[in-house]
Amino acid sequence: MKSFEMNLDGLVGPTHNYAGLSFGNIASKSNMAAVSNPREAAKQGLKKMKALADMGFKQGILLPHERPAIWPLKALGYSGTDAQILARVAKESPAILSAVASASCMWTANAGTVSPSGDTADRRVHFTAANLNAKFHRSIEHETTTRMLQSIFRDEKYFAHHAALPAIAYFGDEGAANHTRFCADYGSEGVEFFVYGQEAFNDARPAPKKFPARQTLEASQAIARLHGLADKNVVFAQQRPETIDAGVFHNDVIAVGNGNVLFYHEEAFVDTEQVLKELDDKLVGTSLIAVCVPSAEVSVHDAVRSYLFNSQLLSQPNGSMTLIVPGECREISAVSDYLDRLIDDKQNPINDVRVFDLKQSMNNGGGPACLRLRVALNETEFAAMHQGVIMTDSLYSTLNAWVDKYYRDSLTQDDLADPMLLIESRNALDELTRITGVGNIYPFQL
Ligand code: SUG
Repeated sequence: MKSFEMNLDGLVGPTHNYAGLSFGNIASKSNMAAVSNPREAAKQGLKKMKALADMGFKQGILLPHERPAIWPLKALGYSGTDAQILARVAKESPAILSAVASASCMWTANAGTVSPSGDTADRRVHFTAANLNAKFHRSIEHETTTRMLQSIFRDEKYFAHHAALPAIAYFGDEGAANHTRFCADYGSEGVEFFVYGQEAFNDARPAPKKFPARQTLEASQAIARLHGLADKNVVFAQQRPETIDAGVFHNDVIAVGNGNVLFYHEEAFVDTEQVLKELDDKLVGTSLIAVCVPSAEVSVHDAVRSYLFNSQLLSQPNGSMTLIVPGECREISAVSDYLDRLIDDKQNPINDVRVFDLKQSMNNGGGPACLRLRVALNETEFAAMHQGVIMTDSLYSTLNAWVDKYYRDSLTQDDLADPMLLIESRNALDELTRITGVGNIYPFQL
């Protein structure tokens, strides 16, 4: 049976803003309080989705979440009408308002971890929404994410869903941003590669000193157990703590993999040789092609500035691969020159680079790979999923018109308290659930 990888991109929500919420994420902090353009952000994302769909890749969307989120404010003791709550939190604690207004669910690489049916004990596709416990603004995403994934992948014959892990830093889980799958073919048995920042229950192990490690080994192990993955199909590796301290807050900022290719920076992992050997040993039906980018050619600093590794590596039907990179990669000469050498080098299958302008998302530390959740499916599973979220010419034009109708072209931190923004956003999302047919998934609809 045919199988493929589908990308579900997060459609950027109407409250996209720059609040500087993510300590350890350099772009987020350095663009704090800049004026955002939600309409442009949504359209930049849609253009990438449409381009990939036009290139023949399976492409879908995940919907933005309800923001500003009023329910966490109620849980924190705010009461009254929605407008009264917004006014009071804006006055007393603007940082909390920014957090509950963040459109961070656009980065669906953090929505959850997905294990394809080729790897799991019960041969179903397993999903666990990430608890995103390291940041308050992201920790409020998983309930809506779970409802959305359950609605899109509803048939229990093919799909299994797990609740997010316990909401505590010991089990901090950032989803697919720290998870890569290698395989000979998307439908066959693969190796799931979990990269963690820290061991939560072992102080003796190395850990970053400056910035937080968001993913723990214990969380990754729990996901592997929940998904029914056998030891022979799993590799755990630690991110270099010094690299986290240099601004690499997720593994997908320093490595990307697809098929049998791992494209990674020399300073990405602890014990790199051992990690590569284990991946190669466990891969069935193929051997690992490890493409290492040396520090002498691209520094970690330039990798973080350009988001070279936050790219999408996509398999073409003839076995070659295309790399989808953000525009910043062509603005930094060391990175741009490296890319030219990479596609000329016949030792690896990457022979095509496509560049996308994703500046609105990039300014918050989110590149092409952050914006998508990969789901490997066979034809039967694809037919069983909800089709209303699949990108088509008609969905593309409907969504562009929907963005034009509801989105603002400028948003400041002060605007987040505007009760009209909440009303506009809910109206937009209500219509979007009807456009896509996903049903009632938002707190205001339940
Ligand atoms: O969690 N930025 C996100 C970026 C996530 C990128 N995702 C991956 N690498 N997969 C984060 O740090 C910034 C929001 C703000 O500052 O307004 C933010 O949440």
